[in-house]
Amino acid sequence: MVNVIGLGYIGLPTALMLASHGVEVVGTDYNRDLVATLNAGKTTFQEKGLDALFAAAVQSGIQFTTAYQKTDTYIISVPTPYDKFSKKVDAGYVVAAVKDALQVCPKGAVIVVESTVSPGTMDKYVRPVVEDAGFVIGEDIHLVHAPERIIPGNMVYELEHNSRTIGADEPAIGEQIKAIYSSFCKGDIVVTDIRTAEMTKVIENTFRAVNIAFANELTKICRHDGMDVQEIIRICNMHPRVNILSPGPGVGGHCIPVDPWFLVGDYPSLTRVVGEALRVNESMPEFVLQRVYEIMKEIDLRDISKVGLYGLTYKEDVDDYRESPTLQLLECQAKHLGQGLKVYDPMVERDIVPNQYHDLDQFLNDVELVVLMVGHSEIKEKMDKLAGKTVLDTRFICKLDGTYRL
Ligand code: SAJ
Repeated sequence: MVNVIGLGYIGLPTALMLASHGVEVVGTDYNRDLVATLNAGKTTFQEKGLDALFAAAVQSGIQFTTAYQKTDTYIISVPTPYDKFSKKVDAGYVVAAVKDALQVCPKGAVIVVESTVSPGTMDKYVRPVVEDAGFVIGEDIHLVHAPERIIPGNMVYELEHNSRTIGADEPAIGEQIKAIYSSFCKGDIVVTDIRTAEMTKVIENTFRAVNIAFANELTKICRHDGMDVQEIIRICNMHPRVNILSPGPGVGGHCIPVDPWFLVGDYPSLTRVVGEALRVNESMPEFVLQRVYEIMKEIDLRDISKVGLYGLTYKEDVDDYRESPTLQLLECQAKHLGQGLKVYDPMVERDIVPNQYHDLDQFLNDVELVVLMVGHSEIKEKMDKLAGKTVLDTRFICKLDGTYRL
């Protein structure tokens, strides 16, 4: 039986996928409300294909509880936030989960950490916890790091089709865990050592962050000289060895703006490119705000409450707003002692910020300048509703005449 610890954005779909492919699974989370919701037959966030997967897993007998199970395999998928000042990983949740698993696990158990960690975390934080509890690593307890790679918005598909990395001290244990993931994963599964697995995961997200930063820098260059960055990138990408990502209003979520800082935090003098790239991405919400002020001047709009931000989540068609560019923009505006911008997001039901709307028509009724911060399917399908408004499109999705771009 596999005990999946942490039933959030990664742990829940992983647990469901295992269960619906014949693995006996118990999902554990310390959040009683979350466990109660799952036991009441409901999922806890919106994701394409998740509800169907949930139904299949329930049918297969998955259980949800707050208690750790006595079993031979634990998959830990708890958050790894970073400290905003030191930029280093906070391994507190991982360490707590490992300690709790050690309280109940039998000798010979394998503890798999799926959470993204900075290179060296398993050595620095996890091994000492196991040893301090009196276990001999490699005999009593086996450690594995198997970072996830799935993308919110397409998690269920990617769980099944992406390749995976499994880092283990002992190759035989790596193969044992590979067999468990192979129950559902059709991609290649590479077995390597723990440090390599830690490093590859962080580098994958760093590569994406640097590529997006390059696109964002190009936007600033093109804006400076009135050139069309989207067209320039489109043509460049026709070259067989060029693949520039899309510029945008900033980089949000819990991975791309966070993981690269682990490298910068650990190797400050060796990460000049990465550090600068992250700063370029962080400058984008303010760049958008400056564009808003410029456009307001150009169209002679003086009332900031006539400006509305479409989208609060960190990207399209997800309900996750952690570290979102819209939140960063609002924070930046507040620093300038501003307020009054209106906000609307069809994916966010709760009130998160002041002046938040929950109805598209009401929102549009009250604004003259619409800033497209997120390209949700909703607005792509209803773009005609923006006719007659001034639009600043930060996502290159609006084809209406007169649209302002980044
Ligand atoms: N973004 C751009 N331009 C782009 C692509 C993205 O501005 O061309 C922005 C998005 O709008 C968003 C942010 O970047 O604000 C991050 O979104 P994302 O879709 O690039 O990535 P995440 O954070 O949803 O998921 C990433 C993925 N990593 C890679 O593709 C290398 C996913 O595979 C990882 O599993 C995930 O991080 C994670 O958990 O680490």
